[in-house]
Amino acid sequence: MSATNTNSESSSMKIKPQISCPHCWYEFPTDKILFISESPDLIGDSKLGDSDQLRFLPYRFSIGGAAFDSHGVACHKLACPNCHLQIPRPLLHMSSFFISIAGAPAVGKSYFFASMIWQLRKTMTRDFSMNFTDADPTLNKRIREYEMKQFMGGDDPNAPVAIEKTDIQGDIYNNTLIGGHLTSLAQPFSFTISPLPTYPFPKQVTNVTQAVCMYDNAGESFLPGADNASQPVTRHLATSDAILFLFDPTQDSRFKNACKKTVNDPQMNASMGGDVRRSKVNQSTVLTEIITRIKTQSHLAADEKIKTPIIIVLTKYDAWNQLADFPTYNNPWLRAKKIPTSVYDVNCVNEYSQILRKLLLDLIPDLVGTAEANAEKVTYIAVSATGTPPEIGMPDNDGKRPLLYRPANIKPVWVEVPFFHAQTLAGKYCVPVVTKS
Ligand SMILES: Nc1nc2c(ncn2[C@@H]2O[C@H](COP(=O)(O)OP(=O)(O)O)[C@@H](O)[C@H]2O)c(=O)[nH]1
Ligand SMILES: [Mg+2]
Ligand SMILES: [Zn+2]
Repeated sequence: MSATNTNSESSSMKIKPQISCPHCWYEFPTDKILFISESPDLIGDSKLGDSDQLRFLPYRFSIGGAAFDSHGVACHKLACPNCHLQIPRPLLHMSSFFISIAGAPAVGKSYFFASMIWQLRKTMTRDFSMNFTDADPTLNKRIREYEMKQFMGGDDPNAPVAIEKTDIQGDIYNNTLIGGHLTSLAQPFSFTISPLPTYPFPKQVTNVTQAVCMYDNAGESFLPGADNASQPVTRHLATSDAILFLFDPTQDSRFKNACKKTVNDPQMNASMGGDVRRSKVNQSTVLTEIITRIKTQSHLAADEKIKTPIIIVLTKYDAWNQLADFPTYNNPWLRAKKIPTSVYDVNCVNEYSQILRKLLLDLIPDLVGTAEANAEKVTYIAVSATGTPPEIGMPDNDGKRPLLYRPANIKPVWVEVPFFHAQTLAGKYCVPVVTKS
């Protein structure tokens, strides 16, 4: 019996014949997928080490589709035959959408990622009759912790908190043996999108149901030389459906000098003090490095353009909004007249993208040049993960004064928009879209 039979646990949905591992990108026939033993005595795996549960190719299954390990315990979790890391079950039967979040250190990737997921969970249900949820809550533990910290705090949402710096080691990277070599791989965060009973287009249910995988690397991993054979931690860039390149205007002196009104943010105003983290490398250089990696891994010639849509996400909009002359900054989705859901307004986002492009051409032309010379589809979107500047905390043991937020004050702005836009550019729609007014 092949492992394909085992997946009748999700019997109402069709299993894909071939899948791609979200950790190591190995493509394999689905019936070669491994199971993760659940017997407490079957500890120790040939690729992951002595403390992980054994991975195995099963031959005995329960009627419900669980696999029995050699101690007769029913097992439900799946793993890749190449890297042995866990694969969330929805990837087996849902169409998948991969997004890479990239950018230099301290540009706001982790805050943005947490805000985007927090808002998508709410917006998808409230405005689009869809459920956006974790594909496997244990694998998404870290993003859940970020969300809880950023939006709920501990017991007191008025107590200041900070998301810690993303480590280049640690729990967002997994170590495994590939081809006999110890290799670090980035942890994907996986979600599912599925229609609620109130969803108004029953014929579209299969098309809009999706598994989404996203990656939050440490910024250091995007610096020249940081991705290599033993640490291919940013290989997802070449296989993703869209790339969100986060650019932080508060780290660019040209942007800062253009802001004539004083801003109450230590990232814009050095005289306020505070331990402001900054990238040591120019952000356009990081974009060049990312483009080089994608072209090398996709075997593109230097003068060929990347087809994957690139969205330049300008972060910390709350700190520099005096420079962007938008008519309004309401959410770009409208309640439809004839259906009980909203529709995403692509025109509005494209129009605002042009306004930001013009601003960037004035202030940071090299960023626009690098992106547009190398990618077919480039869009510019401004977001604020927090909607408000950080405050400066009390000195820590090293005398440093951290930048903190009170969860009760956080009001994200446009953080879902890069996700919706990435989907429309990649031709995978989970929400209805209006393209003409
Ligand atoms: N003003 C402002 N600051 C932000 C925002 N998002 C993040 N920050 C600050 O930017 C710093 C770096 O954020 P982080 O998400 O850790 O950056 P990463 O290294 O790219 O993951 C933190 O000190 C935050 O206080 C935002 O939307 N507005
Ligand atoms: Mg981070
Ligand atoms: Zn794998």
